[in-house]
Amino acid sequence: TAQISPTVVDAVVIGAGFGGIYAVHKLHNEQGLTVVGFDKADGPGGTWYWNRYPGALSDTESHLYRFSFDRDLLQDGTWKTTYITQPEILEYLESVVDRFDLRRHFRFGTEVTSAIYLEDENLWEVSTDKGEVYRAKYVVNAVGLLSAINFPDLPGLDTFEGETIHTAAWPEGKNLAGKRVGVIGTGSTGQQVITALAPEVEHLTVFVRTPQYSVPVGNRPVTKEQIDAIKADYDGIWDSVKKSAVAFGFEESTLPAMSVSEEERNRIFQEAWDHGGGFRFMFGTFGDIATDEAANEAAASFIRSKIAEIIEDPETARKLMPTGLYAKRPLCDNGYYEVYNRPNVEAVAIKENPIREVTAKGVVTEDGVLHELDVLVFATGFDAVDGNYRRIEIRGRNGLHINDHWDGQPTSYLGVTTANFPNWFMVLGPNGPFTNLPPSIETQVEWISDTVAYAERNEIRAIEPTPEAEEEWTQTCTDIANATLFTRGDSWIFGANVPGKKPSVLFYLGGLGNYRNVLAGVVADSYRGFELKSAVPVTA
Ligand code: FAD
Ligand code: NA7
Repeated sequence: TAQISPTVVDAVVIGAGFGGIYAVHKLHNEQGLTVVGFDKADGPGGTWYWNRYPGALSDTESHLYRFSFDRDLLQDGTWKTTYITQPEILEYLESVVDRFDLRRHFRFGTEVTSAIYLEDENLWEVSTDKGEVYRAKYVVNAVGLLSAINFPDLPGLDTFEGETIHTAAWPEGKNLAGKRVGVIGTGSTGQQVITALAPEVEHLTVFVRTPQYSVPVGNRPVTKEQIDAIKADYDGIWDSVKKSAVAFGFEESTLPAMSVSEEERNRIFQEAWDHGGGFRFMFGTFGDIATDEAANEAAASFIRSKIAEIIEDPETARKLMPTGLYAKRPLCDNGYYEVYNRPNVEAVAIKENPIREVTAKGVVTEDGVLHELDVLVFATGFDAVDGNYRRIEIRGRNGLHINDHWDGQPTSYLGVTTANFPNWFMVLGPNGPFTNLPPSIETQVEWISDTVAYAERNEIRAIEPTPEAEEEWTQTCTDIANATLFTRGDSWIFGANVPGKKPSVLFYLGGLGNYRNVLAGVVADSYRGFELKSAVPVTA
C-alpha cells in the first residue's frame, strides 16, 4: 500500500444499514465533516439488503422499526400491516438514503479489509478490497451484530449436486416452487423461511436440532385511522419507548407471575398469545419470566401446551417440542407449528438422529435414510456481535490487533468504544443494549456524533476509554446477565452458537432507558472513564 496515496477524510463509516446510514447523516449533513462510507453490499439496507429469504419479516411493529430522529420522515412514513416485511424495510432505508442525499458518500460493493491506527499522525488508515486507501481521524463501525454468517461445514457438503443457500445471502427473487428443499435451523429465521416455503415447495425436510419456544406474531392489516392515531402521538410513543427496557412499544409488566392464580396467569398468557408478539409475551405478561424459574416454567408450559394442541401428529409434536428454559431471544411466528400438519412437510430430529453426511443427492442421517434434496437452505444464523470485527484486520495503539485485545472475550466501554483504539467507535458493539434495535442504534450514533463534535470543538486529539472503565462495564453487564435466566439458554446472545467461539456476555441487559441514562451521565461527568488527549498544550 506504500505507493498508493491515501484519500484523507474526517471520518470513515463501515456499513450501510440503519447504523451506517444515520452515522453518515449526522457526521456530514449535521456537522459538515467529510465522510466516506463503505459496504460490501451493492446498495444500502444492511440486514435488509442481505436477508431476502421468503417470509423475512421484522418482529418489531412497523411503526417502531424505523428511525425516530426526523419528525417529517416519521409523518411521511406509512405501512400496510402491524409488522413490516423485508422488501418494505429495504425500500424504506433506500428512501431515507435518498431523502438525506447520502448515496454519494457511500462506496458500495466495497469491503473494508483493514483499519490501522497510525500513532504519529493520529489517523486511521483504512484499506479496501478494491485497493483503495483512506485516512481518517475517526472510524465509525456499523458492521452489524447479526451480519457475519454462520455456515456450518457438514461432511460431504462439497459433493452435493443441488444448490446450497444461506438465508442471509438469499439471491434476489430466488423462488423454490416445486423443489425438494431441506432447511437446517429452526431459530427466528428458520421458522420464517419454513413457514413461507412450505406451501410452495414440493417437499420440505426440516432438520431440527434444538426446538424453540415461539408464539404467534399476530400480523394484521392496519387502517389509515390507526396509522394517523400513531402519527398524532409519535412524540409520546418514542419518548416512552426510549425510557423502556426492550423498546418494543408495549407496557412492560412488573407483576410477578406467581402473585396471581393459575387461572389468572393463563388468562394473561392467552391474551398475549391472541395479541401476538414474542417480546410482548415474555416481557408484557409478567415482570419475572426472564429472571424467575417458576415464572419461566409457567410461560414455557403454556407454550408447550399450545404446540401439543396445534401439531396433530404426536410424534411430530414431540420432535418440535422445546424443553427446558424459555430464555433465548423470544420468537414469534406466522403459523410455524401449523406447517407441520401439511403432508409435504417432514421434521427430522437431528439430536437423536444426526446428519451423517451430505452426498450428491441429499442429506443422509444416522438411521441410513437419504433425504433427497434439490436445495439445502442454511438458516443457521450468525457469528453475532463481534463476528464482523474479527474478519477485518483492525489494529489500535502499538499495533494491537482487535483479536488479541478481545482474546478472552469481546469487551467495550458502554458498547461504543474500546481501550487502545482511539477515535474508533462501534454501533452495536459488544455489551450494547438488547432491544428493538433502531432506537438503540440511534442512541449510540447520536452519542458518537456528539462526542466527535465535542472533540472537534475542544481540539481533542484522541478520545478512548481507560482499561479500568472498560473492565467495570464488562462487570456491570456480567452482573446484570447473571441475574437473568438468559445466561443458561445457549444462543447467539452469549456467543454460544458458533463452533469454536468462546461463550461470553455480549449484551447490556439493563434496558434502553437505563442505558441512555448511563451514556448521558458519563458525558455530564466530563466523559467519565475516558482519556481525552488534547491537541494543544494544556496551559496552567
Ligand atoms: P446491519 O444492518 O447488519 O448492517 C451492517 C452492514 O455492514 C452490512 O450491510 C455489511 O455488509 C456491512 N459490513 C460489515 N463488515 C463490512 C466490511 N468489512 N466492509 C464493508 N461492509 C461491511 N432487529 C430488531 O430490532 N427487530 C427485528 O425485528 C429484527 N429482525 C431481524 C431479522 C433478521 C433476519 C436479522 C438478520 C436481523 C434482525 N434484526 C432485528 C437485527 C437487525 O440486524 C438490526 O435491527 C439492524 O438492521 C442492524 O443495523 P446495523 O446498521 O447495525 O447493521
Ligand atoms: P439462530 O437463532 O442462531 O438459529 C440458528 C438455527 O440453526 C438454530 O436452530 C440452530 O440450532 C441451527 N444450527 C446452527 N448450526 C447448526 C448445525 N451445525 N447443525 C444443525 N443445526 C444448526 O439464527 P437465526 O438466523 O434464526 O436468528 C438470529 C437472529 O436474527 C434472530 O434472533 C433475529 O433477531 C434475527 P441450535 O439451536 O444451535 O441447536
